[in-house]
Amino acid sequence: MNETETFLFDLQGYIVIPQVLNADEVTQCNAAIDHHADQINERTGDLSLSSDSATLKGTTGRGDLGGLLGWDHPWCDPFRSMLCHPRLVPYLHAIIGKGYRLDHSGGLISMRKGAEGHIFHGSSGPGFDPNQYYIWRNGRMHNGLTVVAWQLADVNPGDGGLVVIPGTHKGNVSCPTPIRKWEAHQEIVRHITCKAGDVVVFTEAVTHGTIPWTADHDRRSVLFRMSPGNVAYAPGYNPWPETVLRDMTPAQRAVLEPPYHTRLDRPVLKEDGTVEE
Ligand SMILES: O=C(O)CCC(=O)C(=O)O
Repeated sequence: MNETETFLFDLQGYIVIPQVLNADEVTQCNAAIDHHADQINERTGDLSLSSDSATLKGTTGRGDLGGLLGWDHPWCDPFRSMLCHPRLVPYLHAIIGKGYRLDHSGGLISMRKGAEGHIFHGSSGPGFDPNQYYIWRNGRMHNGLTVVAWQLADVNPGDGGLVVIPGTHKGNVSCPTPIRKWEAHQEIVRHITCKAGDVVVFTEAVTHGTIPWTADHDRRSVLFRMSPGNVAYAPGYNPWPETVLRDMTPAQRAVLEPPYHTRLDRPVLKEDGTVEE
């Protein structure tokens, strides 16, 4: 992570890393999702994410698909390799630290035309949240829960999808409800555009959410939420399903270690995505 990227993440709470996956790899991921498309759950009723916002509501719910890491081969393979991808590891070491671990099991967000948005959320201010935080100390950043979002479809201006309020990860005042509902001060909200194959990394501390999807093509974003090696937000590791652990490489398994101190013989990754000896 170079000086400019570090500056941008510190300032804005997110970074877009371009073209981590090539076109063939994106096709492979999309084929695996197509194969499991009948398992996508569209959120309706109590599972709706737009609250009572007039501007976030849609004509359909967001589609969620989990369990990607536990699929049969070859479908699970491209998603498993995202855990320790050599392009990503140096960023995750700089953002979270060595020994980063998978916190929530990976999942796809899928949105078809008309899908509702998600009320903005994040943990910045006024209290300290020991699971979701952004701290700069001793010359480097420290992040709690961090989202790694792999884009499998283009997101163009006006399409909708992920938005952030840059800088709020360092805010001291909680975000007022009309802003969280995207009903006021839309000018401070940034829509993240990107190409299929890009990866967006953002700290859960930054206020973020989703605006309704308006494009003809479906949105597809695969999210992995990572935490520092000593931190757990979610209890999914206790235990990970056997289907998830089965046949994992040592590097993939290292990212699925439970939370404990890195000093206690925790397997950690080298920058190239293999396990340090
Ligand atoms: O639409 C997005 O990418 C944001 C999703 C999100 O923040 C969430 O599911 O908690």
